[in-house]
Amino acid sequence: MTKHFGKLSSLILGTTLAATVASAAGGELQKVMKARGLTENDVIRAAKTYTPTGGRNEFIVFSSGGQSGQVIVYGVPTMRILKYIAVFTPEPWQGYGYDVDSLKILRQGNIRGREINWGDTHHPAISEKDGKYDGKWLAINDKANPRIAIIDLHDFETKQIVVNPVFKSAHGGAFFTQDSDYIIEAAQYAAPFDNNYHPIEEYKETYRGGVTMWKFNHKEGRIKEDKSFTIEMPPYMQDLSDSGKGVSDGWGFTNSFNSEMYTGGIEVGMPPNEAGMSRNDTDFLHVYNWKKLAEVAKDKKNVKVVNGHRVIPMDVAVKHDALFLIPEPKSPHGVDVSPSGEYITVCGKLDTHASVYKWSKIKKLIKNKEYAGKDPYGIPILDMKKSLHGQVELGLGPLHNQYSNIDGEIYTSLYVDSQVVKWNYKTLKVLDKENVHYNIGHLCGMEGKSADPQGKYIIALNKLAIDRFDNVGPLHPQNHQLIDVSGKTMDLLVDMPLPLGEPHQAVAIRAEKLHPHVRYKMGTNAKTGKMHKGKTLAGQEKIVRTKKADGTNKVEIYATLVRSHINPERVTVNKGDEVIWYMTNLERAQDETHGFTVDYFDAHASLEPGETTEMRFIADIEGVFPYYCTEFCSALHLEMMGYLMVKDP
Ligand code: CUK
Ligand code: CUA
Repeated sequence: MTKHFGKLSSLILGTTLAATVASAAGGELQKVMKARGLTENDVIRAAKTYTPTGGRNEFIVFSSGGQSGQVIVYGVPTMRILKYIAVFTPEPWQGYGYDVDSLKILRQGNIRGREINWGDTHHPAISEKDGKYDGKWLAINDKANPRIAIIDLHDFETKQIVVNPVFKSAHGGAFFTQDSDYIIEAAQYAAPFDNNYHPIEEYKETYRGGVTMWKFNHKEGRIKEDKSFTIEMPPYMQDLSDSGKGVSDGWGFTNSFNSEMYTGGIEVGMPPNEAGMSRNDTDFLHVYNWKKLAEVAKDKKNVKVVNGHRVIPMDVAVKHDALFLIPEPKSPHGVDVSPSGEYITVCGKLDTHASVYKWSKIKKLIKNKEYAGKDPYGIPILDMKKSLHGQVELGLGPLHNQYSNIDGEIYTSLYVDSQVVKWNYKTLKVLDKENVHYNIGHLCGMEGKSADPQGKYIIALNKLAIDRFDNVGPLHPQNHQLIDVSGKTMDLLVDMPLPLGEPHQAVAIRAEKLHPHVRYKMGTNAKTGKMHKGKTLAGQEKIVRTKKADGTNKVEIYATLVRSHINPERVTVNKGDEVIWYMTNLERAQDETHGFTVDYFDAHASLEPGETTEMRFIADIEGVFPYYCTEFCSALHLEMMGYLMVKDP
């Protein structure tokens, strides 16, 4: 009802506005609208997102890039893509994985000696102070190869990748605690913590779930692996997590599915996973006091060390009153802590309701040791009803939640209904619904999971685009839809195709909170932030040859690049020589990037102003190989070249 009213009033407003603009523009607008078949509402929506040349966005969004292993950066309200950040996958434009220093970062993600060249990114998170986004660091998980990467928001470059030493997959991360002391990463598919074979028949004994608390040094922007620890949990498949904040600071919340501990329909007559894992009525919300457990982990007696990593066994966590379970709707997906930390909303895909838990109620049950029972692993179970503030029927397939700037207001995605629903988690009343196209997964509010949500917009991250865009073949882009939520009812403004993997979650931050550099201090190694050992200033260019035991040379080239000259312009080596090319971009001007490649050698570097990079290869084929700048940097860009001469000695 209210929806109809809202649309009507905006239609009236739209007609008035269009009429005013149209008369001022001498009917030009009417002509365009007619030619393109636009309604007045379309024109208003366009005006809400259109940004003239040079204009800026109010919010910057960091979206996971799914199977691309990257992060996608775009602006709101323009919905224009600004950058792809290379994280788990080599990316030639940025030289990521092609120059020595970025390859070192990528190879931090090797697992058991194996090089991994992709990632399945799901959940980006922005570092926080007091639960508010501070714009300094971005963390993102890789579900397939359980890893977390840290991106520096001063230059939008990946600076660190850490491998989870005990998980075999991880979905429930990355989530910063409210002062960025830790990053939460929960496992997904239960598996043995060690790297050995354990038969599936021993699932209940040797397979485990868990939550890793990655210690984060906020000043340095690095995870400290030796100060991190994992809380062992039962082999219920852990899923999404959230960190407590405000009144619930110090606690973590993690969903799970498969409380049945079902292990697949191998034998004839056994139900397949999707049936076997859905027999119970409820799964478990895991509630843990990570702050206390961080202290517990300091005592060697309390931990067992697996693959060099500290694990707190379940019974130790239970003994310290730091691990509890609460039944939650079957097959949950999102668990989202409210801005104040008091309300915890869980949505289960197989339940049409959202369940709102109340922290003060949970805390009371914990304090009074009022348990409803214990699970097979001895973990106390808190009564669901006594923990709940209430439940509200939202629709089919509720998944994820984001908060609004209005107290009590929350937005939830409905996967099956393909809708966003606005409701109030305090009064438990549904306020509005908006159709999206189609099959929404996460949704992204403006700072919508922080302690200070900004309202204004919600983005629907849709799994399917179907017929929304021009047909580009059977593999479609995904569809991010911008919804105006500033009014009483929601209004879908615009679609944006995202043709880079499946973006699972996105986080948005006020653009003014980001302060990226436009250049580096001359000679910086962009990966470490320190001076590069190959730093070369104008006039210092040189070639240094060192004889090796096998008769070949190590040839170190200290080169500079500046419009429109690569110095030196000629490098002659013997076949078999090791070539080490240090390059410094001497530019100080904004956006004067130079690229560098040597034909045939699968080498590429991107040099931002002031940056020094290192490239290494063996000159194993004879011939004449042009090298050149790959960015059209100046009128004499094509002349910015030289020759690598490789002769057979
Ligand atoms: S997500 Cu990872 S399965 Cu709903 Cu957080 Cu897409
Ligand atoms: Cu430098 Cu083109």
